[in-house]
Amino acid sequence: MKQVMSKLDGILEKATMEVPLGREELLFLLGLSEQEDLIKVFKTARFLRTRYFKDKVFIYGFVYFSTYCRNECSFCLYRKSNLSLARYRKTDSEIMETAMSLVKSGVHLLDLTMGEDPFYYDNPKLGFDNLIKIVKLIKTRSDIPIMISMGVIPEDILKDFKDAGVDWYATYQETHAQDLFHNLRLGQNFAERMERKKLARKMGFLIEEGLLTGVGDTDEDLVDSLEEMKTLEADQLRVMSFVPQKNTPMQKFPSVPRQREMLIIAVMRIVFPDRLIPASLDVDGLNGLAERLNAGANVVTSVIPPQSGLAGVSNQSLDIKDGNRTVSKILPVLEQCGLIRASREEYAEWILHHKIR
Ligand code: SAM
Ligand code: MD0
Ligand code: SF4
Repeated sequence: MKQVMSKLDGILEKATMEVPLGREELLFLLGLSEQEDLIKVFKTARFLRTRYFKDKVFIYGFVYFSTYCRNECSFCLYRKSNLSLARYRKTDSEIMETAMSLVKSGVHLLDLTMGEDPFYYDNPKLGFDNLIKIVKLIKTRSDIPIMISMGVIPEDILKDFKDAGVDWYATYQETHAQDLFHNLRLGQNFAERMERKKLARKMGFLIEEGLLTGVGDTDEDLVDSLEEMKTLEADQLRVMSFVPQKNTPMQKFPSVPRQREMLIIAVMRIVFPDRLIPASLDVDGLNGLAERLNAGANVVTSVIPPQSGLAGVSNQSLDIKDGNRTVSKILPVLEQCGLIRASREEYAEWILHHKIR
């Protein structure tokens, strides 16, 4: 006798056929908590990932070259008024050395990241000059794709980075609920941050948008964010769990189970089956990698060379010095998950295909 299909199975069947899901269906997925239901959602997410990416995974190197920042984000260790922290600003040659060692280790992309460091931002035309030179130098020494995550960069500087050969612009909104945004990114301009991403896309950058979860975000907020990400046509989408930071306003903020991040990764994959979705080593280190890949992620981010003296963002030191955030430690985890590292050519092809739009 034919069994009546459960609501979940019906939604997942639609997802498999890539019929767009409605708001109510997305809320239903985000509301799931039973283990057997989650397993089904993750399975669908992996099925869709395989359709577009086979078993291939991309790996990104992370170069957090300055931890100075003029901003006061309530969730971030590196907020300006946190004086309990020893900061660094790496020299040009230190940045080059780290960048080239990451290239050698086999990553597919370099993510050049900093706080909104006043050294650069106070006089942008002069300040950013050396970073633009560094980008050009990296590009002459290798053909590695480059992402910049340096905050809300002035428009003319963004154009200079584009001309220097930068491929990706990443700036995470964290949430698209404006009230929550203003509680997280204190004193910052919601619209300006969104508009700069849209402008970057028009300039020909690939765009990464990102969410923080466990910061008071509701399921409704998340569905709104998925819609915004669709409008933005972001090429890469991420979610990271909030990690409480000592000496910051959100130090004691009540924590949310990690399962929520995994479910959001899977729902992102269902809504955007052909996009890049990171599994960040920055949240739970190497131990948290397999569960993120099994939820449907297809990029491993935040690879950091052990000897570089560089930090992570959500976890300043986790897994860095012991060499756990390296390509050679990631490869066996990929294998356990039935995945393999893509070739450099495969990543270049993906980029090329998505830049022509
Ligand atoms: N300063 C630039 C900016 O904020 O756009 C570039 C750095 S950006 C890559 C830092 C990102 O790390 C934030 O957008 C946020 O998503 C994430 N992050 C920062 N602190 C975090 C924390 N405590 N827990 C989890 N994620 C965090
Ligand atoms: C990461 N720690 O990939 C990095 C960072 C910035 N574009 C990325 C949050 O997890
Ligand atoms: Fe600065 Fe970025 Fe941290 Fe905000 S998230 S305080 S902008 S480094």
